[in-house]
Amino acid sequence: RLHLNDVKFFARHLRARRHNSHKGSYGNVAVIGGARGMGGAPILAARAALNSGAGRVYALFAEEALAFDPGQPELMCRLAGDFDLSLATLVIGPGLGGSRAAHDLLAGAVNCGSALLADADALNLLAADPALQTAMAHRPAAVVLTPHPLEAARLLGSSIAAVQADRLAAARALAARLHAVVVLKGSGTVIAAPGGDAVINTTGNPALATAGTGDVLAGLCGALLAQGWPQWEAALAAAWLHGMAADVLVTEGAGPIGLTAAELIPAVRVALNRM
Ligand code: NPW
Ligand code: AMP
Ligand code: MG
Repeated sequence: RLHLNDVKFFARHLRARRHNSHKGSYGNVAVIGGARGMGGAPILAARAALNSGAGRVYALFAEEALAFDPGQPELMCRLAGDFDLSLATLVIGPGLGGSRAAHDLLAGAVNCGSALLADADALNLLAADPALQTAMAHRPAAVVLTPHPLEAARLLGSSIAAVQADRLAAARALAARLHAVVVLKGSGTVIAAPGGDAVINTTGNPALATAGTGDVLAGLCGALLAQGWPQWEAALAAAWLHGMAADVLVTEGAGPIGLTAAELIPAVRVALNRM
């Protein structure tokens, strides 16, 4: 179990912001998602990536692209088809939908050399495509998968009840099968590595049981990958910081009732800077 004082474990991966560094020193993140009606999901992930220190963040849309995000105009919003996927750490899935175009974007992401975090609909598309699972398992670059229990059940061909009955086993099975670091979300998030190592995160609370919090986790973890964190440590730190941000917000009265995913983002930034 990861306890609060394990923060020292992460400290060696936090790089000091050198005086002569610039935005190119902190990596690019491209979030790919946002089918019609779910444009908020990639925006939440992209805002989280920006506020977690990535140098440049793109929000890429499978269908119609927003011109820009008025709440976070620093984000570069584009059509996914117009972007060279080799230029950034990829966070694919938030609000991506299940269209043919979404599937083709996922295949392009799996088959490119960038570090990759797959979440939400990217996991659902992966569950339905065994050939893409094989390509994922043989990917040379880093892969982090962040399923919630239903997404994990779809990938395993099982049920939410079976996943929840042995969360450690489910996370380990997915990590081994897809050769990826797996973050099985929910109360007591399990982070598992392909070799069988697994950790249960102890931060977080039911204030997080609200739409969009998973999208924030995906953007946060993507930003750590883009800043050069190894995939295992990035996944552990992202789960820990995400939960810690929610824990702090609850002590301030912003939850457990009514916390919103967007409010989590500045608290993640504070937790990261305190780390
Ligand atoms: P139940 O209800 O218990 O049977 P889906 P989604 C289960 C986008 N979003 N423990 C639970 O099942 C996402 O990015 C867009 C146990 C729940 O009902 C995706 O692309 C937003 N069970 C898309 O929507 C904001 C758990 O899974 C079901 C569990 C669909 O994603 C919202 C939901 O799974 C959202 O992020 C747990 N801890 N957690 C936007 N603003 O644009 C989940 N379940 O059917 O895959 O739907 O997760 O909402
Ligand atoms: P998603 O279902 O993709 O939006 O992700 C939800 C996020 O909130 C994940 O990081 C979960 O681990 C977290 N979460 C949801 N419910 C709880 C809970 N009861 N306790 C702790 N974390 C939770
Ligand atoms: Mg989700």
